[in-house]
Parts: sequence; C-alpha cells; structure tokens
Amino acid sequence: MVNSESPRFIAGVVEGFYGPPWSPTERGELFDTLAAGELNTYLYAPKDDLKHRAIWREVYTAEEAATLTALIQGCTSRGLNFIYAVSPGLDIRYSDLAELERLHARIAQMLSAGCEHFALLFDDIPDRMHLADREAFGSFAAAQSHVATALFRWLRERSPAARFLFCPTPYCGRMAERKLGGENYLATIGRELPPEIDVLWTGPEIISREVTVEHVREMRRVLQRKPLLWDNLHANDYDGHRFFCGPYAGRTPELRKEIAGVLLNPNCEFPLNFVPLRTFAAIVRESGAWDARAAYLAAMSEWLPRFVTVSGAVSLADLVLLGDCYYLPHEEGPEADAFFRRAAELLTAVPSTWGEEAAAFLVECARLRELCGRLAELRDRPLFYALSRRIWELREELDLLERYVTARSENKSSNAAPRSDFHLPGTYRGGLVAKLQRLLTPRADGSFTPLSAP
Ligand code: GDL
Repeated sequence: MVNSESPRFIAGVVEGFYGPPWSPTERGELFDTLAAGELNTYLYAPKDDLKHRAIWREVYTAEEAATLTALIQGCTSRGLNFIYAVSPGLDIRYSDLAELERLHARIAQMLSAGCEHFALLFDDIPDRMHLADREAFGSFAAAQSHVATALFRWLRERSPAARFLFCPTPYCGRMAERKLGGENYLATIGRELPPEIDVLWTGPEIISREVTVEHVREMRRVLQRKPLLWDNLHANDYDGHRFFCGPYAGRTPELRKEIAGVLLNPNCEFPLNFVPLRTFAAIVRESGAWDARAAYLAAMSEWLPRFVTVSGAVSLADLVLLGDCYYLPHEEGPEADAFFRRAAELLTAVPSTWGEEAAAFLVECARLRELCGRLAELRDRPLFYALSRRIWELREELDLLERYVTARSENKSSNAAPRSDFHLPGTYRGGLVAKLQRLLTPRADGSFTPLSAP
C-alpha cells in the first residue's frame, strides 16, 4: 500500500452488501482495479452468501471451497490481501463451546484454501442473548469479546501474521448513542479485545456523509485503537431506485493518519462502481488537498470509453449529467441539482407567469430523457443492465414532466389538471410499496408526518 502512514494500513473494498454477491468475473475485474489503484485488500463478506451468515455453521462443499480457493488466488497473485469474514451473530450461542469449534472448522477450511486473514462480524443482528449466555457473560459485548478473542488466539497459533477484524453490533455513532448492544458496549470491547484486533466502524452514521478527524479520534479513545473504516458512502443495497457514481467525498486525506485503514462497501451492481473505486484509490494516494469534484471529472473521462452505443459514443458532457443524477446519498451532482431547482421553480409558479424558462426547461428535459433512451443501446451490455431499471424510471419522470409542462404552456389559463395517457393509475407509481410510501412523508429534520396530518 503506497503512501500510507503504516505498512499495515488496509485500503480496499469490502463486498459487504445485501443482495446477489458479485460474480467471479466481476471480482476478477475488481482485483485488477484494486491492484492498478495501488489498493491492497479485499474483504469477503457478502451478506447473502448463505454460509457467510444465515447457515454459518455449515462447512463449504468441495465445489464451493474450490471457488473460494480460486478467489483467494486471484487476490494473492495480484499482491492483494484476501480477508474472509464470517457472521455468526444471528443465532450463535456464545457460551456453547461447540459453537467455537464450528467457527474453528470454518476457519480451518479457509486456511486450507489459502486464506490468511479473517474477520468476525456482529453487525445487523438481534440485540439480545439467550439466558445461558447472559448468565455466562453478563453483556453482549463481553460475550462477543470472548468469542473473538478465543478465535483470534486459535488463529494466530496457525497463522502468526494473520490480521483479524471485528465488527461490533453498534458500528456507528448513532447506534452507540442509542446504546445498541447495551450499556458501555464499545468501552467493553475496547478494553477486552486484544489490541491486535482491528475494529470496524462506519462513522457517525451507517451511511456517513462526512467522517472527520475529530470523530475518529474520539472513537480511537473509546475503542483503544484506531478504527478501521467500513465505508458505506456508495452502498445502494438499501434503495433499489438509486445508485451512487459520485466521487469519494466528505473525508480528507488527513484521515489516513487517524485510522487503521478503510474499506469501501460500494454499489451492488459492480459496473456502477467505476468512479467510486477510482476516486477512492486517488484519495488514498493523495498527499495534498482533496478536490472531490476534480477527481470525479477525471474518473468520468476514464469511464467514458465504456459508453459507446450502437449509434456512436456518448459525450463527456452527457455522461457527467447522468452521473450527477446518481451522485451521492446526501446530494445530487451540481448539474442534476440545478436541473431539479429549475423544475421545482417552474412547477411551483403559476403557469400564466411562465416565460422563456418553460421552453428552456423542456429542452433540458428532452436532452436527459433522450440520453436515457440512448443508453439502452450501449455496447457494454452488463453496464446497461446495471443501469437499466434506474434510467427507465428517470425517463418516465422526465416524460411526464415534459407532457405536463407542454400542456400547461399551451393552455396557461386552464384550471384543468393535465393527464398523461402514458402514466395511468395502477401501472404508474402503483403497487403496495408506492402506496405505503405516500402514507408517511419524511421531513428534512428526519421526522415523519402521516398522510392525514394538517
Ligand atoms: C449496513 C451493513 C452493510 C450494508 C450497509 C448499507 C455495515 C457494517 N453493515 O448496516 O452490510 O451494506 O449497511 O446498507 O455497514
């Protein structure tokens, strides 16, 4: 790992999202990208690999073990660390020695597949224990520390240079404030886990807009070690309508000195991670100031050659506009933001006052809608398949806006609400989820108002 403060600094990707895990081909491309970007680590933790979490007690079949062996070789042949994670927290009995033996069996199987480094994850699990465990350990934190420490010692006897990572049950500031995992959870694991164990942490939130030096220093104090950042900035498993191809942002290069490393848990759709991965690698190498927008534009230029359609290449300007529509969780890119403001201004004004801006808006709308249409003819089909549901949705909304603004512009004095023959009740924004979403409206402060409230 170049340019890090310590040779043990971890920088790379965690495949740690919910949903279909990446394919072997995608992982191969990921490893090439990590190596080219001078990153050093891949953490294997796909939530919906059944044996990673739901049925963690079952050993891998010979076929599964062969696939994992090939994956490990894919990393080691490129000089990358492969870290294997297991998540037993859904139903582990902490005080049952047989459970520890099952974890040994899994790790032994992975050691013989060539894996050297491991992680034990306790995120997203029920915040309660069996009576026997409570009696044996008193707290969740003590129970988990006990299992992690025992496993770590067992592993180090077999693999003396092994890295061992631990993900706590409260893994962000908000969860810790809400005392998830019980009173003094983090202080307990900080005290009880051997100092060689790295503790994963997602920042102030699960999806942290910003991670500051002050925040991680405070966590270092509580955890009694530098936190290892599990960064969900570009994760999209929690919202199937979105993806994030904006730059790595809201963190500065100074953070590197304060953490044990950083692992990006990005979009489920591998092809959509091009810009997140490149900008992430760039900040890890950066020694000066970090300009996220400049890094984004540079990575977009690199991504552009993949946007060739059957009728020609997409322009950089169009690609930046598209990327700005799917930028980061807490913000649109500047072009999408400006487009939205103009749309909102127009639609909240009385149509009889509309002037040139309505016509100008229709031109912008058509540009973006046509771009979405053209992307259906991308030569890179996996890229199109990854984009297709989202850009279809965007296209639908733009189409409706155009129809609405056109109808209003043509008949500014009419009070009749325009209709669209292509956006009909039932098929447009229909279904239970859409109905449920209309029942509670989120406010900017995070609170909700019910449908019937004044
Ligand atoms: C989480 C999960 C992660 C998921 C992410 C985004 C951690 C430690 N765990 O809480 O698997 O992908 O949120 O939804 O982040």
